[in-house]
Formats: sequence, structure tokens, C-alpha cells
Amino acid sequence: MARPKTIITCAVTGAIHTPTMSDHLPVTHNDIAAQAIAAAEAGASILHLHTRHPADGRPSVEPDDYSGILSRVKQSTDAVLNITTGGAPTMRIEERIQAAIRFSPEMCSLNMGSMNFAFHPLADRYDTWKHDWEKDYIAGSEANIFRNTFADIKQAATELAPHGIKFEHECYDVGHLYNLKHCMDIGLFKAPVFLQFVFGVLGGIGAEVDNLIIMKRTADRLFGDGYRWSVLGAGAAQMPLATTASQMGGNVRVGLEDSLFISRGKLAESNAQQVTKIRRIIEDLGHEIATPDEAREILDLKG
Ligand code: KMH
Ligand code: ZN
Repeated sequence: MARPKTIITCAVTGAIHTPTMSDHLPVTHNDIAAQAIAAAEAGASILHLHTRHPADGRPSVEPDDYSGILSRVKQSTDAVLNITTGGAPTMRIEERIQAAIRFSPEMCSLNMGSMNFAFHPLADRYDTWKHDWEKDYIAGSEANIFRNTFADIKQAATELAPHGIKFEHECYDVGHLYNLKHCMDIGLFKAPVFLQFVFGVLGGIGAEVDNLIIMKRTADRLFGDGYRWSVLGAGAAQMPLATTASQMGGNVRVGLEDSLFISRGKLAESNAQQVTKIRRIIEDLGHEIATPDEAREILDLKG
């Protein structure tokens, strides 16, 4: 049987990294759109999009802060658009699903459990990390719970159901796979589901290959052949885990939402640079990447 092609998702800006951390993080609507388009041209077939307040680059989930970005990206690429419903850990589910309701994209993310959520240990892995984490981020992230209760998940699933959107189910730990299985059992989601295994967020499962094996085996047991999967490694784990996942038959997610770096101690100059790097690795190792239309078919999107 021919090996399925590898889908590259690019998560362009997110809500975690701040403009002080890298000059290359896109925070204006113009830059988010331009970097998304360049990432698609480099080989990303799915664009996972957050937006930000035009005034200062703070995370936003306002539909009006998406519209210019979405129309520009749609004009210039045929990439699959995937809008976050995670938003930022401080936001309520009602706000977080508004943009998906308004724009009815082919995909959106859906986070599969409540958790502590912090990125800061990743700083230890980079010798040249100079930012003031206490000021920028740690204090805030340690105080917050990323709330995704069963009631929140049910609300998102129910309100978005009429749109036929395929979810990128963000699973940060083994328990989140069981949460998803439960939600499927009560009829909230139908197979085939698309799982994003997330590694290396403090509060979730660590970024070790053993853990990837455990997530994959658990998903096999719970979902049989009724799922597709992808891997996201936060920070330093991004490229190593994406490489491993692609060799195991999985799909990959890169982008500045998940890591600001291109290699040890070196900031990525763009999202496209990360896409180009993982694409080169995947192709050098003998696999093919999926076009947007192939991704639509593999993931059974509404198109
Ligand atoms: N920030 C990532 C670790 C979402 O947007 O729904 C997970 C994420 C969440 O992309
Ligand atoms: Zn996201």
C-alpha cells in the first residue's frame, strides 16, 4: 500500500509568544497574512491561525481581527484554513468560538482538556534565550488554567456542528485521548477524527519519543483506523519530534506559535523557514508532502 503523504500544518503566530521575544513573530494583521501565505508557498497545506489586536499585538479572538487576514490568505493560496478555538488561556469558550462561527472555516482547533499551561521550561534548552520570562510570561501563565471542561467542549462541538468543520483535536496528554473517546461515545464527534498530539507544554506530556509511542498506541486502541494524527513539539522539541512523527506515518505541525527557533540558539526568521526545513527533512527521508487538496481528501474535509 502506498504510504500516505505527509500533511504539514503551520501555526503562524499563536497567543503565547510575545513581540518582545522575537522580531520575526508576526503580530500585525499584514505580517500574519504575509507569513501565512509564504508558509503555504513553502509547503504548508494547513494554516492554523490566531489573530492579535492591531494596536499592540496582544492575542485577540475578535472576528473583526481575522477578516482581513482570512480574505488575503484566501486570495493568495488554496491552503486549508484552520482557526483556533483555543484563543488564549485567559479567554472564555464563548469568545473563543466566535470566529469559527462567523467564518465557518474547513478546520478549527479544539482543546481536549483543562490543564496548567506554561512554556517557560523551554527557555532552559536554549543558551541564548535572553528574555525576561518573569516579566513577560511566567507570572501570567503560572496563574492561569487553560480551561476546557467537558461542558466547554460540548458547547464548542454543539455550536459548531452545523458548520461541518473538521476539528484539530489538541491532545496534550494521554487522558485527553480518553476525553475525546468519551465525547465520541456520547455523539459529539464522528470518525475519522484528526488528533494533534502536543508535546512539551508544561502541564502536558513531556517531549520524549517514548511518550509519542504511548500516545500513538493509546490512539490505536481507542480509535482503531478512525483517526489521523499529527505531532506538535513545543520549543526545542519541534523539529526532532516532527521528524520522528513523519517517519512513523504521522503528520506534522511547525510554526512560530510552537517554537520561535530554527535551530539551537537561532531564532527562526519566518514561519516559511520552519516549513522549508521540515519539508526538506521529510523529502530527504523519502516521503512526499500533501498538497492542500490532498490534505482535504486525507482528512475528509468539507472542501
Ligand atoms: N498553542 C498550542 C500548544 C489552539 O490554538 O487551540 C496549541 C494550540 C491551541 O494551537
Ligand atoms: Zn493555536
